[in-house]
Amino acid sequence: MKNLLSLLLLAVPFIGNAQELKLNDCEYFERKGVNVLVFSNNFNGGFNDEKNSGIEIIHHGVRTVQGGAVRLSNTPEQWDLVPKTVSRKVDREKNSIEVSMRYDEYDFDSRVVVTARGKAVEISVWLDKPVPEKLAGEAGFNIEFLPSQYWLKTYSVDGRLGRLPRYATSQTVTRPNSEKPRQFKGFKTYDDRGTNRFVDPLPIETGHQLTLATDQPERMISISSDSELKLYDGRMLAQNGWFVLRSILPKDKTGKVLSWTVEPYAIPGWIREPNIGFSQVGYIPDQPKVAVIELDKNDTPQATASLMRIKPDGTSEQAFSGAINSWGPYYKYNYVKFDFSSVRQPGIYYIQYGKTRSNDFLIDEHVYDKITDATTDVWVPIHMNHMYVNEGYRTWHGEPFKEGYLQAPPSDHFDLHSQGESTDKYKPLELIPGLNIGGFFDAGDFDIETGSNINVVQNFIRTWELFHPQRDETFVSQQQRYVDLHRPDGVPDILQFIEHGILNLVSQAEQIGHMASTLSNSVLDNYHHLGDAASITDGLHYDPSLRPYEVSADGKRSGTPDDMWAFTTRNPRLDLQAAGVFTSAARVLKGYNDDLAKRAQTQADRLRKEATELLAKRNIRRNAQAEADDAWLYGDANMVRNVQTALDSVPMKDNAYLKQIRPLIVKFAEYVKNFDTQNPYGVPIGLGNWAGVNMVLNFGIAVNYAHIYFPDVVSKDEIYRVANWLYGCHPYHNYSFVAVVGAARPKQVFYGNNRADFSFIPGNVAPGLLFRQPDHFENYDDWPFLWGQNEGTIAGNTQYVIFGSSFKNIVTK
Ligand SMILES: [Ca+2]
Ligand SMILES: [Ca+2]
Ligand SMILES: [Ca+2]
Repeated sequence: MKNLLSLLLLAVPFIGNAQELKLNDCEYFERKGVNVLVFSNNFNGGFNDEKNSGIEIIHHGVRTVQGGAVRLSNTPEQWDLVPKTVSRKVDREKNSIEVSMRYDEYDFDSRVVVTARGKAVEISVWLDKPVPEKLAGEAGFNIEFLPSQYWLKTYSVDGRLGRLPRYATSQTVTRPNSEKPRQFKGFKTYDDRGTNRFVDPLPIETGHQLTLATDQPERMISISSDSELKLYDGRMLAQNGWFVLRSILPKDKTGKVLSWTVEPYAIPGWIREPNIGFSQVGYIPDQPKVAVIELDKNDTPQATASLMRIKPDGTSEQAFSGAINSWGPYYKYNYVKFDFSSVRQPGIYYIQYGKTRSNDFLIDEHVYDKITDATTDVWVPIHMNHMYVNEGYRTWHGEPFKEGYLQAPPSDHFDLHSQGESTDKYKPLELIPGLNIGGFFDAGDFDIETGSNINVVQNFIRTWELFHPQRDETFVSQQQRYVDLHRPDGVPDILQFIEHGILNLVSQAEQIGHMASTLSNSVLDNYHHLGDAASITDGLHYDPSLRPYEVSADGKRSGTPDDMWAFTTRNPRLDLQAAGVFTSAARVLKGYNDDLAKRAQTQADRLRKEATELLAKRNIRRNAQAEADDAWLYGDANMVRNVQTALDSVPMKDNAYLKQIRPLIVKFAEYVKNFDTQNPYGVPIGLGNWAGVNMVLNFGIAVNYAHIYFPDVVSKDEIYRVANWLYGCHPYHNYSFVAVVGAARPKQVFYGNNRADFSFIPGNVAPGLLFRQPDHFENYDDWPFLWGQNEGTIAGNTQYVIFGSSFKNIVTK
């Protein structure tokens, strides 16, 4: 292998020793093309291993390595234990970072020290006390490689050659459950089918010197150690697993127990290709058109860029040439802008910036006409729960959860759910009748989050009352429990979506007496389900008198505890929210489904009364309704929410009210403009572990509404900010975050329930750019499994429907 490596090194220009890894001001190791981060991002307690933490490597702009830490299994899954970071020390003199980590569950402490050594880093593990008996032979140092960047690449281990597989097909063994390190809160990610054994992958290769991607300089990386290195395929256990390299920590040893030398190859003089951000859906002729170009900090900006027009014969001509204006640095990159607003002639165009050419896009009056169609016609109906959903020749899913929902016993559950001490009306594990109707899957998972479902119905009601979209492309039969896409049935789809949401919410109120917090999976081993939702549970009532996997003689009950649970701890604020949506739904459904409208109104009145009393009893003087009414009086911090609340009331109020809220809208207009100085893209950008699309959409909806009611205060030009961001004008890449109709280049993978197929559900909206500390924005388009950047939620996607509907309404005026 050494020969191969040196051949490659000789084949490219040699730059000299100046390019050594150095600790930079952001506290990570850096050289051109290589960033080595050491616990800039810690493991998360709420979801455990999110594949975003520990030692990470950003290799020629792509974060291809993460998870570097002491771990307790060969290929850790999301719900396996993660170490807590106890301390992190940066030593500039020694050019090193030391992290102390701890597993409380095993009273196990370790330290990892990463030291720059020329172009490589040394990673060493130190122990003050030996590995605990229980973990001897299980605890090891692991590091993980992004499959989509390493599959089909060659590797070499001690001179033996191979190629990493596109699909997981290595080998496994089974071991007794008693040998499995504890998982999240004692739950199990796997269904062992009564064998009492868990699956453990075997290594693909073992050795002392490994080089990955010998055939691709951007990805090539070498690791050597005196300890045995084992290479695993984490996808053997879980589709979201990564390639794992690990060394087992030795037994009975203390001090420096392990050392690896890791050298990511860097292309000499590498400079990242400019990322030309623009709207992949295109532009209407009279809107502002400004591309934001993201540049490597070592790149020299061009003086000008061109807008090229494709002629009918396929050749192109320059339509416009204009100056490049500097915006300046924002986190790790530098930003410039190219304004081609003066080009109004409809046509097919591309941007030429230096040697970088964008893909083609349209300037045309009609580019935005269909931006919500995929979301309303495809994404939303596919997420209708308790229905069979068909599309042409394809079944998206059968009817899920036919056996209904059991009362959750008191529990501290996964997915942030819990059930309090008491269970009110039903005994733990008693069947609550009537809940398996209506409602929408939460997101990439299949639970009904009551709060989100309330938002969904609210979003649809707002869209309906303001714009009355008559679009009918979906057949919905509650009687047949059947949905057929692209089959009109004479009823506007939005009304049917409102009805479907209310059916579940009203049933909760009727059956339980108040709202459940969520209807969700009882066992972790079916929570991560990927496939037909109808097969998450067996459709048979759980009967604990039967053995697991046993079915009763009448075929109606089984001993498999897979039935879903209703988490019912009463939350009067949620009840008040539900009461609000029931009142609006009663108004909308009247004349379409009078019976449901009446049921909704009955529950609204009861819940409002009871919840208000409960809140008063709990000494909370202000109820949520009062809070909402005067929320806009508060300061700047809740600006967007306050503006939206004020604007939502406009249809019910008079001119005096418009006058009253005008100063708020004037302040809001300044607030909107101020984003131009905060970042190059002019929208709020989130830095949390769920990227910021919901915040961006809220901002966009508020801007749209403000323009609709106060066009002289918030001008039409402002409404394009969020559209630009969503459709491609953002950091990292320039793909549309929305799998939308009209986009030339939408994202190709999303974290939908078909993510194992590296696919998407049309109309989905990705959370967008995930911020990784200290300075990296990311949105993978070849790896769907990080929900913080690629999942779409039912609340977020219906928010997008309002955004898109109000946006189209303004544009087409
Ligand atoms: Ca969920
Ligand atoms: Ca319909
Ligand atoms: Ca069942």
